[in-house]
Amino acid sequence: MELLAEELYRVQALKFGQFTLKSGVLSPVYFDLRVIVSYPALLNQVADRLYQTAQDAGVQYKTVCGVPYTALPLATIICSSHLLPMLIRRKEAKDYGTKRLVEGAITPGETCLIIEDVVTSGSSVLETAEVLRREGLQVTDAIVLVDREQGGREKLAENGIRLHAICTLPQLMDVLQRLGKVDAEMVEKVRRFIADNKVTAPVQPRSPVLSYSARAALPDIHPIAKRLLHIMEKKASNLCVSADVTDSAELLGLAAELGPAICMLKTHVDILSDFTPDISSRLRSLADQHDFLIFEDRKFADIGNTVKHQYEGGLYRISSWADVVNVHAVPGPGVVRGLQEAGEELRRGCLVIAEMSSEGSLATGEYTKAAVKMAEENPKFVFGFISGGKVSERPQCLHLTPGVQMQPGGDSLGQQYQTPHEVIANKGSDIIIVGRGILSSSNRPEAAESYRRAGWEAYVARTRGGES
Ligand code: 5BU
Repeated sequence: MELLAEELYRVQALKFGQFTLKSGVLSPVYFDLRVIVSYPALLNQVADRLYQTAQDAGVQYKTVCGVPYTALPLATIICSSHLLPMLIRRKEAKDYGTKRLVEGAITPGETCLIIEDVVTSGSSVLETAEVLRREGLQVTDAIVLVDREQGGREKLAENGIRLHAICTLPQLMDVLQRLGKVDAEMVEKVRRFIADNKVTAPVQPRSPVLSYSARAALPDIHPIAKRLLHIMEKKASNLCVSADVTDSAELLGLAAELGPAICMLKTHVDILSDFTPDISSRLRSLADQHDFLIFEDRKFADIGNTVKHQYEGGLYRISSWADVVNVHAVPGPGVVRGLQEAGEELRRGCLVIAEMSSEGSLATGEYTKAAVKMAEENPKFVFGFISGGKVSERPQCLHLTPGVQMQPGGDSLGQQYQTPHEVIANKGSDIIIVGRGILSSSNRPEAAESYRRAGWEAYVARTRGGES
């Protein structure tokens, strides 16, 4: 520890004086770990200590990601020395450009360890963790060189991340005082600075976890959301089956067979090879009989005037039988307004696609934020999202997540799967949408029942605060 402290001091990775921090606060101490790339022996030593800290704490992980940029070379050395796969978080990627936000081979469900140089409030570790989590990775631990003890540990813990530090700022000060590098006055100054500058309030307070029935009773809840939440609670089901079949008899058979286990049936009516208007009215009767909603996954994406025609008219007359439809945000709010003109009086509801489950989706970052805004500004018709997890803190908004199977993974055409537990308990979504996970089973009712149970257990774990 002494050697490391002395070296950091010698290369001026840590300085004393008066420094204006990013926040505008004046600090008597300043870390600039970027310089250590010019001192390879020190760089190796820091990397080695970081790795050892993870080992000593018994942290389990499959991949490693350094918070850009200072921790990138440190993560590289750790991964190279111990033959661990690394991931790189791109900081500069255009949010909705074609560049990926994380480089490297991602296996959803795997745990990624975060490496950072200095933690103050914890926000930079959290930012990287959120990007990794959006990719389906688990983040449970972060290893840092210095914990400034200004509230970062607590903030990370609130977000399910344990912080392990090689040393804290007060420990570092003690060592430097013993070595005669700083005097007692400076040690006291730093101590006081830490005490006065704790980041106590979390930057984004988490909203309380409300039950489905408590949310159904909220003022301003959309009538469709209310009905759906009641059905979910009554049937103990947050399962939506994606009935991706091409034969109408099979579709109706599925609705009858799986109806009791589901809160919603999702259709792609335009893949049916033998659609007749009679099919939609029979589907409607089955939905009423078994108490589930029908969601036509039409993904409207044109100007308001056109989508209104597509919704009401054509061969399918979707608005006459589907309780719920969805829209892409790409045309702007007119797409919602067009559908609303036809759907509101029929008491229908709409979901905005904020994220997609497919690999390389462009619906990320700023696009997702704009989609959330579009939804929140149209609460009379829009009641929620298609997304990989919770994207809005409004408890009136429901989150529905496709790309769900019992095992994480994907298909050969870019679909990516997360588990029911990950989606509901960890990512805060409300409904799992499952297609082939159930359809390709030889016993569909049994498979549906196991997804219903997994989704519900994850919800119960979440409301009990059992995040993992
Ligand atoms: P799967 O068989 O569980 O992979 O089917 C998923 C269904 O959800 C399928 O009907 C897709 O069209 C739909 N889906 C999706 O997978 N991902 C998305 O982002 C959206 C819809 Br939006």
